Amino acid sequence: MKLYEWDFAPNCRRVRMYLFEKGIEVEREECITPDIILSDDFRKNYKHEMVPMLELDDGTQLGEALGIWHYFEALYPEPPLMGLTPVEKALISAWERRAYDEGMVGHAEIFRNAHPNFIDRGLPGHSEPIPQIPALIDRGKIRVERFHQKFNGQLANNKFIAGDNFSIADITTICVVDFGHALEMQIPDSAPHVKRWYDEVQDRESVQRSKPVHMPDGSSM
Ligand SMILES: N[C@@H](CCC(=O)N[C@@H](CS)C(=O)NCC(=O)O)C(=O)O
Repeated sequence: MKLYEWDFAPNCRRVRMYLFEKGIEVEREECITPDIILSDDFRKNYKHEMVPMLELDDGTQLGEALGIWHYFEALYPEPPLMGLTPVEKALISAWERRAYDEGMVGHAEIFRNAHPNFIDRGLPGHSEPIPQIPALIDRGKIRVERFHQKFNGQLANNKFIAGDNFSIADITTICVVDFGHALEMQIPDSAPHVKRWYDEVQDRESVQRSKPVHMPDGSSM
């Protein structure tokens, strides 16, 4: 099997960090060009034109970080990162989705609608031109601010994002906060519990080892 990815992409890091947490080794292929476009070969091979994508030995293509997590969680349940009880599973799914919808998409709106290499590439996964919408930059900033306030409230009473245990909800939230750092956006002073949690998770090997090495323009992070 092979994992297709783009080192900088926060959604690829969601899968990398998960694999490091589990101790699973998978062959990986970087498929981004110097112009920050997914390679022609990759786009021809995978109709959804997005990374991460895991291709199994029989050719089955698994897309979406969430889909890839489900595959590995079923094969390698230890340590559990998606919850064990019905309530844990529901809480982890809900908080992971909030981190994605409110944090990841908010930052992506800022990044994609501002970056010069993303002119006419306003959304991932499309070959046809999709214009940038500059107004989404400001709306993205409002979303990110709300994300920090909501997660600050949750972390005021919880060690990890979805309760007592590290989970995929933490993985996505770490990738979101570091996406912000790459865009020179810091955790606001009004979110001290997010800062406390962020500082604590830095001790995890998976967090350090999954960090991207390059910025989109090829410079070192
Ligand atoms: N919903 C997908 C999102 C995947 C996604 O947005 N991938 C981005 C990188 S973070 C991508 O493939 N971008 C390619 C492009 O912009 O052309 C997931 O959760 O895996």
